[in-house]
Amino acid sequence: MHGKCVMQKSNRTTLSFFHFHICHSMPYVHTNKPYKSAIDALDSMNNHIILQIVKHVKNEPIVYIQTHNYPDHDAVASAFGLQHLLRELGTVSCIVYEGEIQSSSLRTMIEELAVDIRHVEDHDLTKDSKIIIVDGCKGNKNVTDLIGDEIAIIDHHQAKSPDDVRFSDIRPDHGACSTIIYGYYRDLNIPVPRMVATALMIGINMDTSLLTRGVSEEDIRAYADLYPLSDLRLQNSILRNYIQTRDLSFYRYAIDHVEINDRAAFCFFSDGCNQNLMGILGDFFLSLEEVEFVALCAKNSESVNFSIRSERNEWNASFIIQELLRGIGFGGGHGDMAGGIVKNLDLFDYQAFKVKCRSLLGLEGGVAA
Ligand SMILES: [Mn+2]
Repeated sequence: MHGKCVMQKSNRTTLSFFHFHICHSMPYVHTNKPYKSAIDALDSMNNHIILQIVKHVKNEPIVYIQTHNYPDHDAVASAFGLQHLLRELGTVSCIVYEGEIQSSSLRTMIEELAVDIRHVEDHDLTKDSKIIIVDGCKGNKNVTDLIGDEIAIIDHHQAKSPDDVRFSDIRPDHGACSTIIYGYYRDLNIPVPRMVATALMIGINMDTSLLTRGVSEEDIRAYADLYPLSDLRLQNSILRNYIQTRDLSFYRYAIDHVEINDRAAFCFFSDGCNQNLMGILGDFFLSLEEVEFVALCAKNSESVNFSIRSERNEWNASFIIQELLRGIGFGGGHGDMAGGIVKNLDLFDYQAFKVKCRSLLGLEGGVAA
């Protein structure tokens, strides 16, 4: 991780004016080799995943950037950053999502930064529409398989790149997908506009919980580079104001119903709680000194949603949720935070869920009665 990147202070954004340079994080480039010649650098540049994607879609009037369902700040920021980057390279794109935008602070971010993101129903995708998925992977249950041709995946979750997708850049060691997107700007020496920098900073801060979770050196680097470019007032306001007064009743319910034993916290919201707020409540319980693992679940109409948080390496949240929901639903995410869903209420039993979870954590009371 010692490649040297030069940020050119230049407004020249057309391809022919790029200064070629090698960056250690450049996808598809073997970067252990020292910088050899301008020709090597040119080759590296041509191999860049973004330039390959742009080349691949050059005859498309429009391409679609799809976030994971129920997008979060990092997903929207990544899509927004990618949209601008593609525009700079001559490709027009639309940002689409499935599900809904649950967080009021995310709605504020979308409004303030004028992010044009629309529900997929507002677009007429055809089987030939080219789709780039950000902050999620084809085949994941939180990424609807839309009508169209998924050509690229840009993700930072623990995911396996699908064989039928042409381009993939999956970096599970990155704390935020926004960091990957920023890396493209740096690789290609494209200036990051203030609004994009602000969005990416929010994405990084949210997904890494203010640089305290799953942070890589690349995230820190992106943070340092983007910090002076972003609107700090707006960014800080969005990061600080992440709940609303009406959410307090969920805090009250959670405090009244949480069970904490052996450094693990469990709570079931039998009257429902949206996934976004459950994540926030998961972080809230994790902030307790006595808690290192949190498993929250909520009955939301006919489904049960899950949100897992972990502070211990040996308690891998992604692995645990996948094991817990094997055969009854789907889950995934990262080692320190994960989510999941069971779409059939009849398959879920909270007591059995807790027993199985405690057993996976190696805790007493983990054996089914
Ligand atoms: Mn993310």
